[in-house]
Amino acid sequence: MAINYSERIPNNVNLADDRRLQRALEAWQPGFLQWWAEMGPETFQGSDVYLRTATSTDAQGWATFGYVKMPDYRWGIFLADLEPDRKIPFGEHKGEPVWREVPGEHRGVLRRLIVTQGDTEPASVEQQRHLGRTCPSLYDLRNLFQVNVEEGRHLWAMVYLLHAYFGRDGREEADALLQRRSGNADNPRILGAFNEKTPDWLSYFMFAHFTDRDGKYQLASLAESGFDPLARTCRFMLTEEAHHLFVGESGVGRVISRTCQLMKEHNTDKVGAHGGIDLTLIQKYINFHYSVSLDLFGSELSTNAATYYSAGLKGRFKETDRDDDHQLNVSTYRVLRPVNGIVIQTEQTALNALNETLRDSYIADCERALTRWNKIIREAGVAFELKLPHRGFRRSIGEFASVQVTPDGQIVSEAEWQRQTPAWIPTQADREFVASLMKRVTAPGEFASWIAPPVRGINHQSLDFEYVTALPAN
Ligand code: BYC
Repeated sequence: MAINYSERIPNNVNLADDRRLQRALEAWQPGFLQWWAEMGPETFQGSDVYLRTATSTDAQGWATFGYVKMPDYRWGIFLADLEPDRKIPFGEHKGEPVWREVPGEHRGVLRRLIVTQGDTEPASVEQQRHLGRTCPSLYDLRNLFQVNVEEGRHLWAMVYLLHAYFGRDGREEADALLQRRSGNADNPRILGAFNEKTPDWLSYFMFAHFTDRDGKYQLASLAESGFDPLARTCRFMLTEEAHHLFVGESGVGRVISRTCQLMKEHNTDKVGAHGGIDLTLIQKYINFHYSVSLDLFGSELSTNAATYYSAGLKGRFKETDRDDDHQLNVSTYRVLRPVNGIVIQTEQTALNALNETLRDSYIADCERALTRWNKIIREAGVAFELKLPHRGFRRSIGEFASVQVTPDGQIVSEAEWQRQTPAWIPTQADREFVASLMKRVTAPGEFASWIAPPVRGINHQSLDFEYVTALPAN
């Protein structure tokens, strides 16, 4: 459905027909713009950025490209098209028509899911706001800003649902989304990973790869929801998510590629002195970001997740493609748990193991991407293999939160863990070294010493295209 850009809030939900909602959202809009000015990308608010903007929600007319100043970006409300006869695909109400309004008995739970999802979007913009200062190229700077404005729009998507369907509580939650701050001791963001720092570009690419990928899986589960407005908004968000994952995977891939090139050129695996990042250090960053992101799926065994599912609110990844009863009252699922110092395999009711089921889909996806990174290393003729650490490694949520697990899955004592940690995750010195490489490169077509250029530009533009112009002085 085409998007109406003539209104103050671009939308494809006929906002003009609902004056009350339109006024409520117009009242929220200045707070959002103020939040963007305060917490959005630092110092680049006056720059012209070559951004894509959605023009319609179907595959053909998805995006137009052009220079935009970020504060003028047309954030709005876009839902995937209505499927008139859609039925609830899972849970106790399976087969009944989807809900176009909030089912009264699930109001609180649904609001909480929407708020948790919504909270991650501004959080990531806050985490990344200072990165422009040290961008490795104009191409990367543009991609960062594209991701940032789209996260802003994803916040709009959740705020629309809160305003349109949750009355006064929803409006209060929408205001609170602009008040919490990533990493703030008094008023932090809801989920752990969104209170971590994104101190450098390697962390950023890792975040876009591992943490945005959680977003893909969570949004895909919510896209199955029996609450149809949530399903439709998540479907459209997923189309934007693909680019964010591309930025992450290709970003890490380009760092790996540059490292391998320097290794060959200088015949050493210590490339730091030549302006590169050692593969062993890249491995530590993977360990860090993967483990933080695994926590985002919640506890392995969760009655919350069982309730979301039975109530028809949050499904599994590709729920409708699965060949089972979509109710899970009798089936079981394999869950790893630490028992008496070793990790054992247990059978749990599938309904209670839904967070783990989703985490498994995510892990399989991460493994596929890891294979592609290892292919870059192999094809460069370097003998090294990156690995994903064990799912119990460095976890703060769920079954493994109370034990210390090594990257290869051994449970060890706290003392042993402390002794070995510097070999597993970035140390202060590692982070300082990576920070020392982060020098801003903004000459068109040039790239920082630690990252290879991409294979191609954005929207068929060349690599030396001016993806961002009117740059701030420093
Ligand atoms: N940190 O029963 P459990 C994205 C809490 S990313 C802190 O396992 P549940 C994006 C939990 O709230 C996708 N607390 O929880 C990426 C619960 O609290 P109560 C974001 C946590 O509900 C990059 C308690 O622990 N979307 O889009 O089954 C850039 C017991 O846990 C955490 C969503 O997450 C944690 N990590 O599962 C931009 C989807 N984990 O009840 C964007 C919506 C758990 O004891 N959210 N807790 O007070 C959900 O589906 C669920 O809330 C969760 C948690 C899967 C996150």
